[in-house]
Amino acid sequence: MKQKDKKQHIKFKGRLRNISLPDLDVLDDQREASAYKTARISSKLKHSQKNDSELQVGRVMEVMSNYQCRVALADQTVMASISGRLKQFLYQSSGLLAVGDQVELDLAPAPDFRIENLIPRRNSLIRYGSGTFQRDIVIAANIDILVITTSWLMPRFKPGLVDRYLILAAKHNIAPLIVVNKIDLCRDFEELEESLAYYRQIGCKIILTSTISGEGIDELRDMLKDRDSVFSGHSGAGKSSLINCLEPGIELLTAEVSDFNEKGKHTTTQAVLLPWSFGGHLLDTPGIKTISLHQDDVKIIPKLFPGFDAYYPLCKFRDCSHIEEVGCAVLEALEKGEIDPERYESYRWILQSP
Ligand SMILES: Nc1nc2c(ncn2[C@@H]2O[C@H](COP(=O)(O)OP(=O)(O)OP(=O)(O)O)[C@@H](O)[C@H]2O)c(=O)[nH]1
Ligand SMILES: [Mg+2]
Ligand SMILES: [Zn+2]
Repeated sequence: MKQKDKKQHIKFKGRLRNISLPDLDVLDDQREASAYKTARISSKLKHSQKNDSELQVGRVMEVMSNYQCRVALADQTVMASISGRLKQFLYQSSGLLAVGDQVELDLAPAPDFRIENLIPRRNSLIRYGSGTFQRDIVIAANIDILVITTSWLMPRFKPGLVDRYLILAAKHNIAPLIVVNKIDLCRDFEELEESLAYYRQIGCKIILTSTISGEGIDELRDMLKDRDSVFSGHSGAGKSSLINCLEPGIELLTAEVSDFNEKGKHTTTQAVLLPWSFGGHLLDTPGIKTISLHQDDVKIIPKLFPGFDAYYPLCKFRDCSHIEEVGCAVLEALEKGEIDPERYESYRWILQSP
């Protein structure tokens, strides 16, 4: 991989040097032409040309090292390897397959099942590489719900953190669900409702839960039923407790999963989809903790901050940062009292240090 990387890099440089000061329009054309070429190669690569294959759609439940995946088909779960051609395509585009990917599996060479095609992702959870040359990693794809787990007390409810998670959900195109846990510790429901008013006003789905009294657990289960969700949130808020409440013995499922992978003793699992007994899956990943906002997100935060979608299209400037621009609809709404000043403060804070 590294060698290949180097080669491509050098080639690209060479091509750049050959350009003899064209005017800007010419550069545009060239860029388009080469983009078109890449797209053509990719689409050729993307589809298997073999005609003795027997393709069936499946879902990647777990990705092992050495290009092995556990794939759920309609009636069975199998281990499959990624075809060489797809590997090449993935290397050019998205990196690797991710948990949750919809793929086309060739059943003909059974029991050596091969993944031939990747069906375009509806969304993906991405962890950014930290160094300049480090690649971004897709942790999971096609996830329906980001459960933003908070607790009312211990640790105290932090709206600023909710704002961050709501931006992340919007950025990754995953529906957010706010869970306020440890509701059994709440003595002042007026204060609680005040803290939640902004999120209710902008239409966020909120569930109040307690793993001790059982409040809200059935409602939460109904929301997660038949969908794929991932729990995020502050350490100690109660993610593990909630998951155990929803599905007693889910750890047992985790154990079964690792037994299943007897083949790979040195496999490192980044993420796994665990089936709920009531339908749908739980995405279990340590990686969720490292998904955060990125310095580059400064450009999109003005559009993704919760509740701003009703205003920013009315700002005079398309790239308005809602800080001091004239004709800013967000600032106007703030003045009119339509946007909670505390949320606006939170916005400025997040914009400063995403
Ligand atoms: N009072 C109260 N305590 C709870 C509730 N849910 C969980 N706890 C307690 O909160 C603590 C943390 O819960 P965990 O489920 O481990 O939290 P977590 O979000 O999984 O934490 P990390 O794994 O560190 O991210 C535990 O001591 C739980 O017993 C609840 O509804 N009410
Ligand atoms: Mg936990
Ligand atoms: Zn603005």
